[in-house]
Amino acid sequence: MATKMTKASPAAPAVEIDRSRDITQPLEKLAPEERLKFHSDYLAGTIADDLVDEITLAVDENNNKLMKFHGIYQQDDRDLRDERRQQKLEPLYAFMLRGRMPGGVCTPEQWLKIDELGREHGNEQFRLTTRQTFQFHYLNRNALREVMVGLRDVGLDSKAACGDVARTVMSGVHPGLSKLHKQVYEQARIASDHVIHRTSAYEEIWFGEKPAQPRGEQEEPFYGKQYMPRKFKIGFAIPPSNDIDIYSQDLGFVAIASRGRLKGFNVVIGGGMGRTDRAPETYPRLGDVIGFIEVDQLVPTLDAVMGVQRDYGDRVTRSHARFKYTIDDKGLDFVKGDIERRLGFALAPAKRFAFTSNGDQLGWTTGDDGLEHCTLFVENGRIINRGEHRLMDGLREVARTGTCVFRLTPNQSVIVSDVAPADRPTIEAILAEHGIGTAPAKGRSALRLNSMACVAMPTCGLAMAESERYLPDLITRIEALLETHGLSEEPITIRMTGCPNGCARPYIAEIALTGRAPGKYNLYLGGGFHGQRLNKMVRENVGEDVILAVLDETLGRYAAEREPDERFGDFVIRAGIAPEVTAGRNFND
Ligand code: SRM
Ligand code: SF4
Repeated sequence: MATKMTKASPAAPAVEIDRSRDITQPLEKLAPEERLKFHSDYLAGTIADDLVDEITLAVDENNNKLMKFHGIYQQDDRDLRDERRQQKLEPLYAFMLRGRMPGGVCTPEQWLKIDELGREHGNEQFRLTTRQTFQFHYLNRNALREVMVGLRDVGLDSKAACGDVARTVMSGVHPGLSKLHKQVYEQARIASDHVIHRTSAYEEIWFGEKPAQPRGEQEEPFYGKQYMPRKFKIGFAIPPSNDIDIYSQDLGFVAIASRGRLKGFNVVIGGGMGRTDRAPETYPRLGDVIGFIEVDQLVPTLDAVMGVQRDYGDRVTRSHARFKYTIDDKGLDFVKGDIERRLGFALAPAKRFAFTSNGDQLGWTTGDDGLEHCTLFVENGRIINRGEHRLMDGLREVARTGTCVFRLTPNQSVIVSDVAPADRPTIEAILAEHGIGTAPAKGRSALRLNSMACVAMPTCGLAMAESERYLPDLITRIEALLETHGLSEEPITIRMTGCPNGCARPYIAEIALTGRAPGKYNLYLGGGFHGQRLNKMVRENVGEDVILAVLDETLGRYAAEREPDERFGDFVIRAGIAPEVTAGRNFND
């Protein structure tokens, strides 16, 4: 990334970004990860050596941490962990690989390659994530290079899908919902290309390409040797859809338009979901809207905002290293002032905008340009064949027609988009043949259609409870309650995670469950329907019986006492069932 400002107001001269802070602190006082990054030869480590180690199928601890910057996590099958320990076998190591897919846009050719690699190396499946990209699980270490090469061949990579860098950039997804979609997506791509790390270690390790020159200062003009203090997340929202959950991003851009033309963005900073149980110094936080920028100010704004976090973020305590804590420690005014100092101009006042939902618009819709788009509900993002529901096969057949674009949604679903009307019958027939319904509500409650669960067991090393494998069954039980109370068609958001890290952005759902231990969850209620308000914990560390009892009572009261058009989350707050945590950031008012 460039460090020079590209636009300066006459009043405030542009300044060079001060990159000295991260390197003047004595390394030995910083978190071990800072030393690791510093000495890693720009993320190369000794990963290449580990890939051919014949004694184990694992990689060493440091390389495991560095591989995250290459989009790869070492995991082990937790279902088999105890059994293998008893048999004195090493854990069944396997790797998760996450691709980078700005705005979730995927060509049919790319989909076919992802499908092929998932079948061959990923246990005949792959996973769509809450940040509009794809993951393979169960990869053998020896297959990693082949998978990387396969992705490269179709123009994909896994750069910075994980690690202390700017992650895959999200963007409002549905092309049929807004004329702005294309314009905003172009900006999201520019942002993604701009913030990506540059290190040649990626090409060297995975493709055997020798770097043109030894890696040195020029390698990472923005990041330097220590990269960011922690992950950094960027997203673009297109009102009225808040599908990307703008208030959960470290840096968000809300598209502002006039007569169908993109004028610029409101800038939102400091969102984040993760917390740790029994550590009150960690907390989810909603982003703050700090002002408005014009389109051509986007790149300097990325540099300025990320520069503040790079230079002031906590490099000692990793659990306190996200941008949200930097903002709360330094104060929003200080951070905004420093962003403006780096920009060389003051941000304009934020413009008005209004969100109505953070869910997906399911089923077929027709865009202004006549193209058709079908959003398919993919329960918790798993692309797999299950009995009659041959989702993986069906989508492969759709891709083979070459007549659509695939768009991954922030709610782990997929849009078969940009279909010419003449091609729609073929696609509908393929989907029907594979048991893939396109009528969203068929046999499913509105609650299920607004649900998300993180991966959790058996692959996630941090999971304390089930999530993806459990939420569908729990919803079936809640559906019985909804039916009793006449609420089956009421859209209510529900999100579950297997630990408090918040990968399904649970703390802004109307109902949320975060795992504490096998079968035990914290229950939260009262988030905002369009992602504008945090929810509140109403029960701690409880099992299914308590969860269902609380929901039965609360849903019953909602059915009986709600005001016209009142959302479940809003009712929960008004009725005092969960106290309001944070003032709503609803710019509708
Ligand atoms: Fe996440 C760590 C999965 C979105 C907050 N997340 C993990 C790891 C890599 C576990 C680990 O560190 O060993 C999980 C891998 C599980 C597996 O087996 O695949 C994991 N996170 C996911 C995904 C796949 C969940 C999903 O079901 O879709 C999402 C991948 C998104 C992507 O494509 O990049 C995913 N994670 C999120 C989100 C949502 C978002 O970004 O919009 C969050 C909350 C937002 C935020 O960051 O504040 C999130 N993940 C975390 C955290 C807590 C970070 C924090 O600073 O608070 C961790 C743990 C950590 O980083 O130490 C984590
Ligand atoms: Fe794993 Fe926790 Fe993220 Fe779920 S929320 S994927 S359990 S880290």
